[in-house]
Amino acid sequence: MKNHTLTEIKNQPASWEQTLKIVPQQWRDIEKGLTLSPNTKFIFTGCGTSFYLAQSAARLFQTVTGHDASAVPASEIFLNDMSVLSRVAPTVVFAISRSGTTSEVLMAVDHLAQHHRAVDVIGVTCTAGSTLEKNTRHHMVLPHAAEESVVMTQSFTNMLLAIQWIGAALAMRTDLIEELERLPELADQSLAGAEHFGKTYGADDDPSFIFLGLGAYYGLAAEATLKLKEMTQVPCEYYNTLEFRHGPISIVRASTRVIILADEAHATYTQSLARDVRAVEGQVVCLTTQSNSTLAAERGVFALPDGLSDWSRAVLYMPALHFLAYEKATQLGFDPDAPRNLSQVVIL
Ligand code: F1P
Repeated sequence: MKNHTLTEIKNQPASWEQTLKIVPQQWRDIEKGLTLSPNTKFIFTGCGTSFYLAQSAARLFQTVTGHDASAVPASEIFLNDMSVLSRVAPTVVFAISRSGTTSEVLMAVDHLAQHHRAVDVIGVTCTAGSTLEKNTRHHMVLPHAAEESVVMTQSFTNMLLAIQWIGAALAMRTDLIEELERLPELADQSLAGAEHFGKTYGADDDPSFIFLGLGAYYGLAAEATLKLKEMTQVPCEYYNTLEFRHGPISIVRASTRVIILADEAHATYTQSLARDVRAVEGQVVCLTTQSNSTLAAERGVFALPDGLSDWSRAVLYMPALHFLAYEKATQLGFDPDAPRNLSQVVIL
């Protein structure tokens, strides 16, 4: 086994540091070519992991900048453009793709160039010289976050971090930029704990997993599910945390492990949901901060470092969830580097 996946999971602190070094200059160059107004709308798009990234990015971006932001799968841009694009607001589309060669992303970019010329498109990719880079006037390229693996781990967190940095810069939130700059060190310090989390919760026989998250963490929960599915084929699903009671809770059994990506702001809601899941015999694991007093006393808590806002902490949830998928795959005898039925890029 070459173990590219494990290497890339562990490379996140170092690669985040690199991203934070190169993004400011790249953004300054891009920004010069854009005419932004208070009513500019931002659309984030991609496929698979890059779509889930788009979902988190849109929520984080709107929260910090106040600009309308939404996320759509790349195919929707050329299949259903009139239900996706605004008729009135000037629009910027972030087209996200690790490879920069996924067909739907390139087709979306072409469609915008041909039919919606006023829309500015910014390509976000980890592959220098890719078609996405060539076909977009503006692009953000993070080659140090490229991967040998099929499954995306560090590319997800690095591209999300880059977009967060842009949001914070646009909003002139130096406090948040300072928080983002602390992430590499905090991730480094918590990496061993994240690996231990993966070993603990990925190494037993639970047949099914559910991931829950609110707001921007919903996209992270989706991505955690995709990682587990790609690497292990284990049954797993994701929901908005408070939506879970509205039907999905029916499938909870003693063997169901419900992993909640818990923020600090809504801890009481999370706690009450956790108790309801336990009341129907489900196992609950919360990922939250050490000082989250409402949840810290609960059973099954994985403590993330303190001292960051919920907004800035987002990518810090991911290494533990990457390790979980990796450990589960190893336990089941799968090669995490070679997921079933998948290749790095989908070409239509
Ligand atoms: C997107 C993607 C991956 C997925 C699979 C196929 O790739 O859907 O998320 O794991 O390998 O491609 P990209 O457009 O970000 O390169």
